[in-house]
Amino acid sequence: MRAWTSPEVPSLSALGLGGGDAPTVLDTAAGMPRRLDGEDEARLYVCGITPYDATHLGHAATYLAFDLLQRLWLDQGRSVNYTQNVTDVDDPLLERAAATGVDWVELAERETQLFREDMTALRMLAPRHYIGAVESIDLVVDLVGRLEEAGAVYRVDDDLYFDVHADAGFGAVSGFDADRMRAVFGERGGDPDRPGKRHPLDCLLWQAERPGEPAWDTSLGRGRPGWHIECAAIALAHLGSDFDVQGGGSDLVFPHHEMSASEAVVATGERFARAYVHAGMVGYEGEKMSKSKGNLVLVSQLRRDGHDPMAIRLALLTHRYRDDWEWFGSEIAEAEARLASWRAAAARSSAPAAAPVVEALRAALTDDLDAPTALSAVDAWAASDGDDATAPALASAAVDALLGVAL
Ligand code: 5CA
Ligand code: ZN
Repeated sequence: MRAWTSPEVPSLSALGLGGGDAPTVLDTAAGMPRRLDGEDEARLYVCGITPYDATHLGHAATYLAFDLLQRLWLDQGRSVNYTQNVTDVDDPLLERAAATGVDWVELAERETQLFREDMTALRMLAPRHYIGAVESIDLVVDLVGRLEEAGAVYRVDDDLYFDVHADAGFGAVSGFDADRMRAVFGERGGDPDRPGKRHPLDCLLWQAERPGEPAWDTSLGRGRPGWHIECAAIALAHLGSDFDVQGGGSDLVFPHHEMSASEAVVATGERFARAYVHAGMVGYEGEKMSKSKGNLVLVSQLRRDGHDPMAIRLALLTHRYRDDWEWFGSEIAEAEARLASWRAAAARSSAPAAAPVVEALRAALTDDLDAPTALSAVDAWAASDGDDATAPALASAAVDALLGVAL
């Protein structure tokens, strides 16, 4: 699938500002911060959208967290293989298409295109591999074949299930106990009560064709992929095993990231990802912002209302990525004021030296992506006078490179 065009990222070391240190982020599986170091190319998988409605601020906040992480790796001089999927065939998409009388392919294409435009406006780095579920059906079929060879697949009617207990480490990503797993599985697309399953938590790998739904003829029968195997197959094919970070919102910790990891471990015998990193949930009007609840604040609507995408980005950056937080609407005016003050500071003929603010930005962001502290450092620089004539351009380059905000 076509991604979008990445913004240019200024090289701070080429500007004489040196390079940053390895970032440390909270690893859900370890329950503690983990330093993401390495010399080679960093490999990042972030779960992409299910394209049945437009990008809301919760999506944008999640993708922004991983955009910051990539910018830190780039600042260290590492290259990044960033892979993201598009769940372009799944229950909620098909249900929305049926309810609105729109062809499901058209709906997915339209919303994916709007997502690309929103990501471009927000200056999000584009994935190297932007991969749809539909174009990955062969990968899924292969991976299910490897699970069959491992004896981890069984049939209920014509559907194929993954035996989660084939992975002795099942549960290691979320750390949830059995009761919580069962409750959350039911809430998030699972089918714990389906008769014929060996264990309530076993998850669907391949769903046989249902009347009126799309299906593909494969060696597994005529049907379509389950959700978790989609991300396992795409990540393994485009990143390989043991990649640096599996990312997404915290609503994906269980079952999605748990199941994908177990499927990959059983199929390959190797660790799936080194760290599991999750962004908090953005709420609105007292509830998690979600397409199914309809309480959405859309990036595209804010843009249509005339808000500068850089102000939208700054508004999101006032929150720590791992926290849950609620959007109230007043943030956008505050972000616009901050953006104007930063732009005025960047347009000065001289300012306080850039090196200290660059170091403060790096220190905050490498410390588990502490964007609020990073913003305060730039505020302080913008509010003080200095006589360094190179500082305005250098500080702007750092704000662009590390925060993705073009002044
Ligand atoms: N296609 C799957 C992942 S494979 C999916 O969850 N799609 S989604 O469109 O529902 O969500 C896309 C991304 O946004 C996911 O990483 C999800 O965790 C994140 N997300 C969804 N709602 C919110 C929210 N309210 N706040 C923060 N992040 C959210
Ligand atoms: Zn996913």
